[in-house]
Amino acid sequence: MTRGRTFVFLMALFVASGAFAAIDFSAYHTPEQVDAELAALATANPAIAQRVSIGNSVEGRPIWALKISDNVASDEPDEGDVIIVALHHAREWVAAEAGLFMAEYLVEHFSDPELSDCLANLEVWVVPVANPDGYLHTTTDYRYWRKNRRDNGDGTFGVDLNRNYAFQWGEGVGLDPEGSAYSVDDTYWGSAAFSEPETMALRDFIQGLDHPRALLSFHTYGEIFLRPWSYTSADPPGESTLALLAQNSIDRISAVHGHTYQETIWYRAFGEMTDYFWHERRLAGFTAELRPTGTLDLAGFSPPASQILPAAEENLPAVLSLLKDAGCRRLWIKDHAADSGSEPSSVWLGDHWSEPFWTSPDIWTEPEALVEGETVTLHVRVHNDGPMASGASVQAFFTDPRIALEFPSLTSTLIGQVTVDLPPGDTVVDFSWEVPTGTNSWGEYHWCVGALVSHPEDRPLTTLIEKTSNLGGRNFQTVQALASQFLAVAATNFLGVDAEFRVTIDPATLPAGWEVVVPPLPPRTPSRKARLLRVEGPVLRPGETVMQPLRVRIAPGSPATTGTIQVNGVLIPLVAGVRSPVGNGYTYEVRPEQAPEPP
Ligand code: 0X9
Ligand code: ZN
Repeated sequence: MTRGRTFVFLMALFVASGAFAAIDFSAYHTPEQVDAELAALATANPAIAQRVSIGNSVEGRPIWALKISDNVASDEPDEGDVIIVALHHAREWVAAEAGLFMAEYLVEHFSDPELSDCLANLEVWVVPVANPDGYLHTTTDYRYWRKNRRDNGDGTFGVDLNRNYAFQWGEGVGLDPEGSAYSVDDTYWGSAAFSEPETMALRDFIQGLDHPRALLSFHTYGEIFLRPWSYTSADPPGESTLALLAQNSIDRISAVHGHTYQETIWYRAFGEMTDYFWHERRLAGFTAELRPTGTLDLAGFSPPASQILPAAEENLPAVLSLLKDAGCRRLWIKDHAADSGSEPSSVWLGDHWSEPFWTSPDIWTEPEALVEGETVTLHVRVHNDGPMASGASVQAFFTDPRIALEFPSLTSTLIGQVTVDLPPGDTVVDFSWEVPTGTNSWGEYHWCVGALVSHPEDRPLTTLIEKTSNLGGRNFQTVQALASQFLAVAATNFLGVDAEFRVTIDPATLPAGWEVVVPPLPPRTPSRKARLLRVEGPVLRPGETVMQPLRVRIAPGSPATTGTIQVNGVLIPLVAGVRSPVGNGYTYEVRPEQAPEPP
């Protein structure tokens, strides 16, 4: 008892003395001071903070990141990554200060109970100065320098790093401020996309992370919180998800000092950072234009130093909320039978996905048979691992899986949306779904349903099923309202291993007097593995396709002249141990063209 108390007391003393090295934000830091503070944070907190260089600037200066994580010295491939980057633009000093502020806050508050759970699942990377050469230039030569310090070879210097990314690079009319073709301009886009070592370093660094979940880029000024797209005012894929996240940040920022950040800026930007990462990998990225408000006046880049703390402080809750969404799963929908809510639930292994993330058992219909144009009940089961989640939103969409397997997407259709209280455990939410008529873009009767759960304490950060636990997806086979009695089930082995093909028909789905005949396929010589595993059905090599004909026999005098038949065609991979099937059911509506033959 006494020993325990002494121990706790000593721990408290240790934490307090070991970690307390408050950075002074009453004045702007010089570039050297920012670097030194970052190094000091790492030195004072070696277990959770490490300073790493992600590359060098065009003049050879290191671009520093502070990595904040448990077991900071080792790469933990299961953990998600959140990136906070500042000072793409040299003169935007408040942005670098805010970056440093966030780095210090996360290090000092790493063990706060409300933070530690989420941080334990994350690696947070803070890059307070993406443009070290430009930053130095603003302290030695010209306070309002914006670009990096590339020698353009024509007497001009500098490329706008936030116009140098490879999505929509060099598009538009090519004039300042959208992105300029003229090297003298402040928004010169550079000689090529990623021509600059600074943008290349950020690209390679972020693309090299295990699981980037969120990106925040600090700029000044204007008090604006921007989301993709920057290059157009048209909606990006996943607009509602991005808007939800941005609005949440704006609300949280506003709650601190009453400064309500705007959602849009007055011009477009081509080749911009957050556009690139949303386009490239649906990494949610936001641009926060910090204090003060206003536009056009250069003085806005150097507000009095007394503005640093309030500017940083008011953005802190937005950062913490983003970390929570990135690191703390609470509400989730399965992506496949074995999914336990981890993110990602499936990874691309070069030629196939590790798990079939389009087979959520949490999404199903009643009846199971999906005849085009008919209305069915769509069930969505949501798991809540946390306390009661009141006012959660559950949405269901369908989409053409050959166009995009993401929700929402530009081509997804909302089936319905409900607001529900989700107690701990499982809740099933019902929607009414009119099964789409006709085929998808590949001519198949094949559609994907996506279900999305969202709550103020747990939001999706992306639109990809496998990358967020808030989303589940399930592919469905639909059927033409008029179909033949000569049926066939085709299957292709998209797995990386041999797989057994099995067709089953649920007799319960057959009308009285109906029978489905499954003629045996031509015999094949079973492989040694197939014999060992006692496989009965035909075995498909990876990439191989099989066509199984079926015949519907209707007994004379059967009362039903039309009926719906549920046929399951599954692939069972030839692996040792418990083998679980992959694939989905086919549903046929059968309307015999001729009357049943007389006896
Ligand atoms: O122009 C930029 O790069 C950013 N503004 S700043 O004043 N800091 O230079 C804005 C980037 C995002 N831009 C748009 N959505 N237009
Ligand atoms: Zn900027």
